[in-house]
Amino acid sequence: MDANYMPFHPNPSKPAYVPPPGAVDAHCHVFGPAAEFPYAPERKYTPCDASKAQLFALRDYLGFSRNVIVQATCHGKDNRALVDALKAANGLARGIATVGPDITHDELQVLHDAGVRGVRFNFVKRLVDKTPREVFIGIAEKIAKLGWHIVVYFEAHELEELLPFLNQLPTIIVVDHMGRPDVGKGVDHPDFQRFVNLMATNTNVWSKVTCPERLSEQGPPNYDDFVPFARKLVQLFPDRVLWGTDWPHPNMTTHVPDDGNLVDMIPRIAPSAEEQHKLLIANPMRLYWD
Ligand code: 0GY
Repeated sequence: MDANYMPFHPNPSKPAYVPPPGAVDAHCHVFGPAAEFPYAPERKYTPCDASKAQLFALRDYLGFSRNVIVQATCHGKDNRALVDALKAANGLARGIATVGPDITHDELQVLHDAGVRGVRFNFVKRLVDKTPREVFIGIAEKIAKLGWHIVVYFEAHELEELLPFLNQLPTIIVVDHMGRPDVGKGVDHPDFQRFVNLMATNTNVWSKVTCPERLSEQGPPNYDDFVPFARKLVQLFPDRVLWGTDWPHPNMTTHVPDDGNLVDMIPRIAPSAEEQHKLLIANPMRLYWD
């Protein structure tokens, strides 16, 4: 791993909050192990290995039942570690892959059979080289035929420029980490308002209300400044929000999050049993398992 890379928490606390039976961790990754699944040559960082067995153990420990495993940029378009984890999960995991424009229908079908239900388009400059928009559109048209959706990762300052592109996509669009708002600006700032407006006007757009550990300036264990952002989206769009741990938390620079603390954020952003059921069960089951 990179010299300054912070590995995931070795012994997270047991959360006080108990997720309802059947809860889905809808954003997490597997990394390697590199000896079996080497990292991509074009990667921008080299993480600490984070295996499927460690992910499934954490799932059980935190009280979750299922995972949505998202292909991370350190594995590029080589989805072998993802597929290996999906197959080992016995139906309890679904995946989001990264593919190139030359992917064939047969190759997509193999991914589908393993449990992949979408692709990820990444716009975060520190993580990937730029992909032309027309390449993404071509991939979107191919994967739409399988009933898949698209996960997008961008930062708040990029949204205005991305809007026409996002509105052109033919599938459900799941935005990672609420479009990475600058929480110091507050929920009423035009940048976050732009994201709220996008969700209000384009009902294809969903959001992961994730990553207090990345977005909060106040930091652990309470991440108070993150709460109003996630709460607002859960309140306004209860049927289009997802929650996930983001384990194993690549590229953290400020601290190593305690996954137990992250789970304890859930009742603060979704206080009622009905909201929690939608966030943790009904929404991810509809999108990934139906
Ligand atoms: C995340 C966030 C990050 C990394 C990746 O694919 C990735 O490498 O998504 C990040 O560095 O912000 O969701 O894991």
